[in-house]
Amino acid sequence: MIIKEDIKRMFQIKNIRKDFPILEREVNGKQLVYLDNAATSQTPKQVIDVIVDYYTSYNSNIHRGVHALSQEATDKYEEARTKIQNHFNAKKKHEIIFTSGTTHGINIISSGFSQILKEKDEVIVSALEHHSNIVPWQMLCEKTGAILKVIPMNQEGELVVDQYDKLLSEKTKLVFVNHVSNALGTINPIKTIIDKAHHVGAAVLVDGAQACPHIKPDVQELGVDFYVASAHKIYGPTGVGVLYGKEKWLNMLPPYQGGGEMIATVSFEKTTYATLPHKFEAGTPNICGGIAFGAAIDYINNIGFKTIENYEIELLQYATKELLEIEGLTIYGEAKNKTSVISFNLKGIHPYDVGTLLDKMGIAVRTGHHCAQPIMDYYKIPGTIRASFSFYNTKEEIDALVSGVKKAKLMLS
Ligand code: 7TS
Repeated sequence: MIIKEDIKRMFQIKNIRKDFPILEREVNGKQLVYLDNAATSQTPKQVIDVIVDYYTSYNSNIHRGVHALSQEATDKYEEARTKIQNHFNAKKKHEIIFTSGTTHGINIISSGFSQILKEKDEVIVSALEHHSNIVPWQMLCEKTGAILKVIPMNQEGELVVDQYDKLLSEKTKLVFVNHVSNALGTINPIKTIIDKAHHVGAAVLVDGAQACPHIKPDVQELGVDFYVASAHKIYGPTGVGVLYGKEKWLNMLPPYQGGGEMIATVSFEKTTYATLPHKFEAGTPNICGGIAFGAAIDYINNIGFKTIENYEIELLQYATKELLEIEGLTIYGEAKNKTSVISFNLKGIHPYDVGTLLDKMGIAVRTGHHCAQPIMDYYKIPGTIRASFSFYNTKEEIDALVSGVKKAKLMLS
C-alpha cells in the first residue's frame, strides 16, 4: 500500500531528478541507471548554468586585472571560497585552498612534509585507503626514511582501532585516513583517530573524497589538521577540489609549486612567498570550476544532509536486502556505519563480466579494484562490482540492478 509519505517522497525525487538532465539519457538503447556515484556524481542544471554563465558573461583571469570582468570573476571565485569555508566550518577563509582535487590536496601535504620528517619518524595509514592516500606517503617515506605503519581492517571492512593504539607512539608524526572507504563505504571513526593521534602530538590528514557527498564535515569540531575533497563527487565539476589546513600548518609548510600568484616579491636574488591561501595556489586556477564548486555546495545544502542521509540509508538497506537474496552473491564491507555503497561479487564469475553485461542493460556500475588493491588483497579477490547510490537514485533503479545481476548470473554461469 502506498502511504502519504511515499507519495510525497516520490514527488520530491521526481523533481530532484529533473535537475539532472543526464539522467534522462539512454545507454545502449536502455534508460540510463547511473549507479557509479562514488566514481563521480552527476551535475545538476543549477551548477551547469553557473558554468555556462561564467563562459558566456565574465570569463577572465582573477586577482590581477583592474577591469570589470576580472573583478567580477575574482569576486565570484572568492565568494565560492567563503561558501566552502562555511560548509566545512573552517575558522579562517585563508585555510581553504583550491586544488585540482583530492589527489592534488594530498600531494601538497605529503610533499610539504618531506621537508619536515626525518629518518625513522613514523607515519600511519589505514588498510582502507584509496591509492591516492597511500602512494604519495610511500613516496614521502622513500625520500625521508620515515616508516609507514598500517592500521589493519577486519572481515566486516572496519578498522581495528585497538591495533591503531599499538601503532601510536611519540615517533608518530602523521596519520592519514579516509573518512569513508570508496571500495566498501565504511564510515571510519575519524574523531577517535584524530584525538588519539593528537594525544601523541601527530598531525592528521583526512581524505574526505567519499564522505562529502553524504556527510557535512565540521573541521573545527573534528579538530582535524588537514581535510581534502573533490568537487566532482559532490555534484560539482571535475578538476577542482579543496584542501582545508589549519593556519599554523599551512604557514609552516613550504609551497608545493612555484609560479605566478604564489609570490609576494620576485627578484633574481630572492623571492618571497604570498600569504595564505595564495602561497599554495600557483598559476591560473580552475576559476570556473571553483565558482561551480560553490554552486554545488549551495545545491547540496538546499537538499539538506539529513534528508540525503535518511533517503540514502533507505536505498542502501533496500538494495542490500534484495541483492543478498541472489544465491551465490557476497557483499564485501558490512560495517555498522556505512554510506550507500555496495561492493559485491557473484560466485565463480569475474566482476568485469558482470559490469559489461550490466552496461549493455544501461546500468552503470564500477568494477575492478577501485584503486584500493590492499582491500582486494585482504579479501583475496581480484575486484568487485560496486554500486553506489545518490539521493537522485530510486528503488526502481535498484530493482533494475537486481534484475540485471540475476540476468548476468544466468548468462555467465
Ligand atoms: N580518495 C578517495 C577515498 C577516493 O574515493 C578517490 C576517488 C580519491 C581519493 C581520488 O579523488 P580524485 O578526485 O583526486 O581522483 N575515487 C574513485 C572511485 O572510487 N572511483 O573512481 C574514483
